[in-house]
Amino acid sequence: MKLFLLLFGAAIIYSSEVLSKQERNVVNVAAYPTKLWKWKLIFFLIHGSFSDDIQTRIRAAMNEIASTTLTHNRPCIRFIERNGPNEFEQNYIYFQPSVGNKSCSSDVGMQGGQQDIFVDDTCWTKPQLMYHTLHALGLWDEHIRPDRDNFVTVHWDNIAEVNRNKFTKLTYESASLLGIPYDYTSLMHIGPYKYANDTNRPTLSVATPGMVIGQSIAMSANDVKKVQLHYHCGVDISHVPQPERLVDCSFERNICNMTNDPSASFNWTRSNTRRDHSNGQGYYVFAEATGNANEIARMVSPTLPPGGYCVIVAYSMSGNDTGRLEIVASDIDKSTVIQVISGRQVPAWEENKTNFISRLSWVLEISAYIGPSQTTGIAMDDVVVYRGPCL
Ligand SMILES: [Ca+2]
Repeated sequence: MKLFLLLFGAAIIYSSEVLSKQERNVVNVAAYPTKLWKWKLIFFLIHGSFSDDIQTRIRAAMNEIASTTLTHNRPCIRFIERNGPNEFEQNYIYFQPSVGNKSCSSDVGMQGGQQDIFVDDTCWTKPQLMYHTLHALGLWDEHIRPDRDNFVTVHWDNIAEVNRNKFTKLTYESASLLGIPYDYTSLMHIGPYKYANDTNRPTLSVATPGMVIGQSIAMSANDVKKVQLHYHCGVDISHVPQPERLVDCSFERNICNMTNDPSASFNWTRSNTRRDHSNGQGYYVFAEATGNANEIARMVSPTLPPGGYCVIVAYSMSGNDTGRLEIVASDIDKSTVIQVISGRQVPAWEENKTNFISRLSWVLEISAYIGPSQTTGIAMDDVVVYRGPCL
């Protein structure tokens, strides 16, 4: 039986030991070398109903995996568009629109024959497409590694029964870690609130304070190593590209290279009285509503060079008045509002990603406007500004 699991980011199993029934159900396959793609070739098809933009994105995801895993300038694995049935192209991945309960899912390791990767508009950013494609290559979700209890705590009471198998740990007998340490920064690591029943409480928290989990930007160096080791390519991470992050603040120790604008009426202050966005237990900054009716707190980045950027801000707003969060880019000539967030009255964390291009040097300003009834406090976490378009 094929299981469509969103799982896995650790390592393929080479053990020939027979897995227990439970393990088979959880681990699916990826347990045997036969689940590696033969000749290191991954044949693929893309469903014709996807728009040109999405098809381009799917190809870009495969290209980035291939180029990032180059080993001493030689391809480690290759993606090749399938021409048709022949003895070499029997096994292939097929990117298709999600259907029914087959949504944003990919089997782990090569299955044999046509292997579907179901995607839709909730999971077709390039990093998400890479995540699903890496499953097909044999990578598991990081949080189910056999040693995960040393690194994360699973809050079972906040996970619906139907989702609990997504947190079931692999066993050492069924998983080789390839000598790679647990990686909070893996593209294959889910975020702290994934599959939460109560979205105000995390499903995972970290043992190492201050770590941010759940990035969706690029393969980590360890992700690259996993592919290279699985496919016996040797290890070469000298060229692993990472977007240049000019602002990257989880507020765990301070407010990084940002400052509170002294000309605003009050300050964003660090707090950990509620759950944060980074890992469910760390710090964030908060614009306190009480006592600040119609006042503004503003946090400002250092001056950033001209260019194209992705601006990411995690935020949480609760209350019932007209408070709002404004994300503004200011240069010497003008201020451009790049996002206004208001009217959200749920306290769960949300993430806003916005592309912004500036021809002049500029600063990012993030302002909290407190409404007249002083009920809408605004929390902010994990502010990232990196060069290039949002991925
Ligand atoms: Ca944080």
